[in-house]
Amino acid sequence: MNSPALDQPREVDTTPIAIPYPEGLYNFDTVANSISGSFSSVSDTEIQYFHDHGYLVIDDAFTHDEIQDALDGMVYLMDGNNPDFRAIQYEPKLAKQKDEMDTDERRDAVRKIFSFVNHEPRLNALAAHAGLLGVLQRLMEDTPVLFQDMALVKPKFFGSEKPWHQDCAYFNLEEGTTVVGVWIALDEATAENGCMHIIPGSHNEGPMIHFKRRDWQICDTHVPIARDTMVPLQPGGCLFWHGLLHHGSPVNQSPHRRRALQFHYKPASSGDISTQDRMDVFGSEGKDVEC
Ligand SMILES: O=C(O)CCC(=O)C(=O)O
Repeated sequence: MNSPALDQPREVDTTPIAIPYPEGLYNFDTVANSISGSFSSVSDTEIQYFHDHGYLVIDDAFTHDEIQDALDGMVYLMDGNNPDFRAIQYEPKLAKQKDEMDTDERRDAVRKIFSFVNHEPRLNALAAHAGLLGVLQRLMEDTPVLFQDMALVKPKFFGSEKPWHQDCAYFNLEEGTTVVGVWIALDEATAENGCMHIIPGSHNEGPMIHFKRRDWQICDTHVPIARDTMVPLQPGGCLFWHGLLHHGSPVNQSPHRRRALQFHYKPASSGDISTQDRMDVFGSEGKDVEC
């Protein structure tokens, strides 16, 4: 028999992730403004706030039951219960060990799941929530169309960073398109476990050159760190942000997992561009810019 003896302890590496970015790249002093009262409390003042600042936070957008259903749906997919769904990525540091893990450990090793809305109605229910779509319609003054669904999960101790970036640098959409990202906390998202960080107002400053470094990202030295604003959220809290807003999230070295859903919507009337057109705007080629 080739399997290890049952009485031998399994060796799972539990050394926390090393911080791969310069000290001080994320600032933990300022917290984003928010409103409560769910989607129905969004007045024209908040719509204007989004246009001015590039973000809007609703503390209690979704109910406890809606979040619990979404978590059940996410775990169902992570556990491989839907054979048609395979879009699961593990934390690089944990991926090699995943076959030796028990179910709970394996769930806690997931970094990302994506393209799930057509595989799990409990997750689609949030993406298609009438209150959410109503706010998006007002933000875009057009019919919102979901074009990307993913969940960036930051496992406890090992959750990796998402470096500072603009989402539009990833999407082949016409310049000037009002892309809106929606980030929904399923667990409490805190300073310690890698909540979102944003630079309010940066969507008004145009496209930034991105570089392939730790990811497709804004150069660390080009980030206006003094304006960094954290977005801690309770489960059910929701952040809307503009596709040109600078944002990112630091590592999670804490003992608490950070699971969240992220949806991207575009206006129904928006047009596509080629990858070359996008790189002409967001790439560094020929621009004499260094990182
Ligand atoms: O969930 C996170 O930590 C960051 C996600 C994000 O910024 C993105 O994927 O655009």
